[in-house]
Amino acid sequence: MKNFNTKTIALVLAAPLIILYSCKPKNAGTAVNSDAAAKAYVAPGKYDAFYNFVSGGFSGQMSVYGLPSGRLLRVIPVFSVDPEKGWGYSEETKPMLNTSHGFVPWDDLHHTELSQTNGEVDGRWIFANANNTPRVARVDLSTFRTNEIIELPNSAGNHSSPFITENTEYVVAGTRFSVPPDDANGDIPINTYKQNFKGYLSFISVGKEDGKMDIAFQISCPGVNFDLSHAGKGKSHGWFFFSCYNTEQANTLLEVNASQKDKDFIMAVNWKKAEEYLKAGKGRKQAVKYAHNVYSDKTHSATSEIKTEVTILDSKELKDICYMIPCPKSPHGCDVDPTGEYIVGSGKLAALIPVFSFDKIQKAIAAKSYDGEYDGIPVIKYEAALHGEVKKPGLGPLHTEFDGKGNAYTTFFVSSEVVKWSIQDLKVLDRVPTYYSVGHLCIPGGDSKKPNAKYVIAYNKITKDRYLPTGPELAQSAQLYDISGDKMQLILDFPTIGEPHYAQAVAADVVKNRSLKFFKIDENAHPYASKGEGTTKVVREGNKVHVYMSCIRSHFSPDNIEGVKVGDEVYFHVTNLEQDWDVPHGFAMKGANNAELLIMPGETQTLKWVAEKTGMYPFYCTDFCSALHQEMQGYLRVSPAGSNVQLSYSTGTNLPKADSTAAGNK
Ligand code: K7E
Ligand code: CUA
Repeated sequence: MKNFNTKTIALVLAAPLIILYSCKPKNAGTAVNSDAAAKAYVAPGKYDAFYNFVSGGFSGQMSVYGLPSGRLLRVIPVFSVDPEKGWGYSEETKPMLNTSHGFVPWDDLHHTELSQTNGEVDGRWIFANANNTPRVARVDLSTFRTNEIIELPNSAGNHSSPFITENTEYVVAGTRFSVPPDDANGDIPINTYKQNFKGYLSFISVGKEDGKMDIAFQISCPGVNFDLSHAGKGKSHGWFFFSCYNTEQANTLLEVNASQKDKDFIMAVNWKKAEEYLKAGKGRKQAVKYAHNVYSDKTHSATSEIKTEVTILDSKELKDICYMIPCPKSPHGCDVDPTGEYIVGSGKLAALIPVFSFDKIQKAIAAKSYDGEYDGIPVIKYEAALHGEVKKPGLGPLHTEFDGKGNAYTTFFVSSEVVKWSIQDLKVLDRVPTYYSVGHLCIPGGDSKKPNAKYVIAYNKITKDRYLPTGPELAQSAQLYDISGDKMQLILDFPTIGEPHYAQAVAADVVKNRSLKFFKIDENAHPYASKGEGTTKVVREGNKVHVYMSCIRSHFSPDNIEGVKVGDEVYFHVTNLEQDWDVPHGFAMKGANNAELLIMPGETQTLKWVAEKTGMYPFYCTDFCSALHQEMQGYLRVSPAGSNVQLSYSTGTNLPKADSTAAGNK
């Protein structure tokens, strides 16, 4: 029990909390089959069969792995700045991280969700949630770049997000922390929680063709903690299911105070009904402030707009939108099977898994089989909604995915295992240990109508004794299991970046042929683009100096610049003229207070640099682009503020061209 310190022992003695602490499986390290290596092996030069999009937790990013090899293919910057790619440092990408609180350079990304058409993963976009400053992002899978981020008003801790409906009509976001509404005075005693705090669910519409997001409406709900969610599908299309905990409405020591009740709830939301009410004008407009940031692949720039209004539907007034279903005990995962009939709740403190039936929920609503109301919302009788319970499945169920063959796979944080069970008869069929403390799991397409059940991947919180020591913090980890047979079989461990929560995977064929090879230079609509070396120039506007620069293997144009003075703000607008796959150029400047630029072929990106001292400042390409990459460099001369050195620039000649805007050169 070396994981336990005296404080945890004290808590363990304090009884029911004991199961909060995870155990290391007894047979650690002995569960690998002899053919595991062959099953995870992808020969050099061969493609993986699946993409795996893994949330980066407190790294704020999403990482992409190939499966079954576990090879890291890319880290996509989403909510955190990334100096490697200039994300959040270049002038073009800074607006993507704008919020109503200003520039927020970090977040905590928990869930990824691929877009779907007819309930099947379509490979167009992947969504991600920001758990701290509530936001939802859309990543375009032709560029593997974050193209849109929308902030959520009336929210805090956007956890039950960004789950989607079966045609990506909506991506949802439920608030984890209930808070006073944005238009109310938040300067109130915290212990007025029960009177003043509310939970909001946001329904963000997604443009059918362009994916553009817009908050269609929010539903105001009782002040509980919304945790996870999944859309209905097939027969339950039109409904959404949200797990909620802290139905005690505690505002302090939730560890104890939000674990009082035997059952919390899964909230069933009839969003089609909500749409009707919205159309009938039952919504109330509320003044709010939230940022909506969009990146254009034509101007290669982001714009950030602050929006000022949202439409609210009140769950108390509009009686038939929301229903509570009792769910034992602090539910976390809320997962819907491929048929749309079964909804699986996972109570973190429960020793069973309740499975609810959509048909029974509908019957219960029709028959008004209620156990009173919770804060104005009807509570359906537990038994009336229940399909059945999986008995003694393990300790601490968290999340469930499906194989499309009638089986469910649930993770157990406390007993560190993945358990396979049959949805129809609720029998446990198989269990395998994970190393250790598994959170989410993923089967390719495992929350869609058509899972591709070759693998299940477990995403673990603790890896003690599993990898080489790396100081006080050890690698976060994923584990790959082959599930093509009756028994799950561990075939690979691979470390992940940040803390992995949810992840999704999809057959490589669905995504790889959409992948863009380069941006067409002819279509570059960036206002400071240089579409050929002949158009490069340096222009002074007051104390701002705009350098219209191009790059191509292996030089910058211009590469000698003089006449910049102390106090000038220099904007290097660098256009990559390459029209070939995988030839980015980098741009780095001595003394720059931000990061490099990494410019894709056909794209323009801008580095802002302030001349603070006189002297000579080299710049160079950071991305090894040719045998003469090391020659790809240049100089910028900075003169004193009052100097009469003329602004001039050149490439390959010592006959400088003067700034076209300078006196005497017009
Ligand atoms: Cu279970 Cu934030 Cu989805 Cu982590 S959450 S594990
Ligand atoms: Cu361009 Cu190295």
